[in-house]
Amino acid sequence: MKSVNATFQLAEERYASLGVNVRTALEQLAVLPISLHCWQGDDVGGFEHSGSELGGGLAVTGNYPGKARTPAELRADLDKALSLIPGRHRVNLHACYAETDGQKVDRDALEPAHFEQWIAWAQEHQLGLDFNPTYFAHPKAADGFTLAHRDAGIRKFWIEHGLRCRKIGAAMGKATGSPCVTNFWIPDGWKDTPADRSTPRELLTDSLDAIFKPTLPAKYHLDAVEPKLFGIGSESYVVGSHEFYLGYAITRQTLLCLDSGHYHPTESIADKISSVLQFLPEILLHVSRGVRWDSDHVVTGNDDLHAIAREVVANGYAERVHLGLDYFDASINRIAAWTIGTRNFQRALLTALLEPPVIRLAEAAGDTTSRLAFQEETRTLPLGAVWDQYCAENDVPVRESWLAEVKRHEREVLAKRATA
Ligand code: RNT
Ligand code: ZN
Repeated sequence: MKSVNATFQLAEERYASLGVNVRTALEQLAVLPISLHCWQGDDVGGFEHSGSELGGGLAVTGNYPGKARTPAELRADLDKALSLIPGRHRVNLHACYAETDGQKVDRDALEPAHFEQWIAWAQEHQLGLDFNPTYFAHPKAADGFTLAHRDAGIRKFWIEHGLRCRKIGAAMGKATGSPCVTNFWIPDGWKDTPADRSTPRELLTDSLDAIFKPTLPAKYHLDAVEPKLFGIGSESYVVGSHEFYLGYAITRQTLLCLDSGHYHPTESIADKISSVLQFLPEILLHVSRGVRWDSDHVVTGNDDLHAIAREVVANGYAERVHLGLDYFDASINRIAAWTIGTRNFQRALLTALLEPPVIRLAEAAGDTTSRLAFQEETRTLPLGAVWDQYCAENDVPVRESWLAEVKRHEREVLAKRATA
């Protein structure tokens, strides 16, 4: 597209006038993979068809037609989304997306073989894989407790699930040649004020220690733990709170997963990144968007997102921060949901990569007037022209033209999926 290129050249000059090399920024963006969460494609359904409710405080609202019903459909939908997103990325799977060939395989019996087709698909498309044990949508999680359950038998079941998921993650990392981050999130908590806040946390510590006991090679596999402030049905107490997992991750040197929908509405994870990275080698981000009670709206290009991306880039943390998305919206086209959120995150990263050095220099010189002036003036720099050029060079639809492709695909493919 000629107009894209002409506008890009003008933008390049404008950035250069502020000491920013646009080409360098684009090269850096190209090596920032984002882990696309498979569960946006089927409303966190998975393929066990066990009849268990989602539970765990996870709620997906909406009934937009055309959701993926099979692993093949989910992979095809991910292929579609990835074809609309520039760059090479990763896919984040959950244990409940196992393919068991019609056999009932419980969570404590899962093996790498049940993810063979996902792995083959990832290899074929040169995608990295990340993984999550599934501690919800299961009869043994129905009362809201798993690894912190008072019943030793239930804990044992879920410990075995965790052990197996780490092995599966390591197999994914080995096969794809890129370390798989296996992220542990559990729903355990109370709706009402607990009488004992400590026992469940002691139990959780022991369960996690049993799960993380076997060492796995870091070149294939990394462990992460994900805190949460509250959930639906666990409003008064969450066993795996922020402080719990911060302490756990630091003492056990696992990754900490910061989910941007898991804190107080005005509390941003952006400010936590440089704090926790003083004490942890690496972290994982679940970039999401909280709205009132829900923590999982499609990521939009808001200030919070920009602040998160900026912290990663401005501090030179790209190597230490694993970038992932986590939201689920069943009220709009699900492929569009992936595309919108991922493209937004990339644009926020690009904005950060294109930040003029004068802002930091002003601060270092004690000139806070200039810092604020440049922070505000640079908001209207021609980011769009650079982004359009990046899309064009990566052979993905430029500007809003991806939407027409999603609509065409919806008519030709999604509309033909019978609604279950
Ligand atoms: C839940 C956590 C968790 C889940 C996914 C499905 O509050 O954010 O990451 O969203 O594992
Ligand atoms: Zn999350």
